[in-house]
Amino acid sequence: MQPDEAWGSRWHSCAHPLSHRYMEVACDKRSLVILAADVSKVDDLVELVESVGPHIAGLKTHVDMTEGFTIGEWGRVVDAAKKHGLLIFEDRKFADIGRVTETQMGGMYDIRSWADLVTSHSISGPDIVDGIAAAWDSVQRIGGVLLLAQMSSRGNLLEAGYTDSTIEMGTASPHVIGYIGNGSNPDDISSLRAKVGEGRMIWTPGVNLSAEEGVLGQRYGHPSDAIIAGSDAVIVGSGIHKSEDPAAAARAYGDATWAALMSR
Ligand code: 5BU
Repeated sequence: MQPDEAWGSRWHSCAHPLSHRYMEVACDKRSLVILAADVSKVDDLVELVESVGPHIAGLKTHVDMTEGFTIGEWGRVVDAAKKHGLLIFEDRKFADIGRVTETQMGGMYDIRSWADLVTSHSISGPDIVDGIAAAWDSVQRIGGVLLLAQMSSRGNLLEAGYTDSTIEMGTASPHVIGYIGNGSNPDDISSLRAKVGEGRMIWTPGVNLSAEEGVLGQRYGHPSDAIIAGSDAVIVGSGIHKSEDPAAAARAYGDATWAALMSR
């Protein structure tokens, strides 16, 4: 299916090139799933990407949980993701001033050289986004920022006023591809979508096909409900990597999200 048919006004209204790339990959894979690959060994990460790659649209990493990290070894993860046509999304949740954040995009992990997307808090103000963009600029790459407008964890402090200010900040920046919303609650997603409009993506963690509650305050909702409510991508970790058959699980999440997009 052509992306404009599948995505409707979202395809026409989202300006960032990486939002179009994501929507195209999702159509190729018939899956709106971003794998939260929360494993700490490069070998396990590569094996996971190789097994679920055909059923997902993006790979979300926490590079700083990697044991014995070297940039050379990390290249194997990047190569595996590229082989499967995945967007690479480092969930770094930057929160510092712009100048420091620009430096943190380099350093030992050199996120700017391999990540297509990163997450950022909005707490420190709009210059953080410019710092991230300047880092990509310095290596002649284009990337996109997802701002945390909501979170999925119990008791988080991102209340409605904070969400509104975050959207104001994102709307003003061409580097902000979209927002993280609370995938565990369809009402939260609908209200976020009403505020965001059509011009930005909403990606949602806190999604699981069976679990109602996660470890340490994580909350979960159903992937189909999240997409119907206005999410454009579900971020799934344990539901896939803790499953006995990660490939089958990834396919089930992919099928559920694609069917939900088609009905939306
Ligand atoms: P889970 O195993 O599906 O619960 O993993 C969820 C992932 O999404 C994990 O990597 C978190 O860092 C990430 N996450 C989240 O769970 N909730 C949030 O609000 C944000 C990120 Br922002």
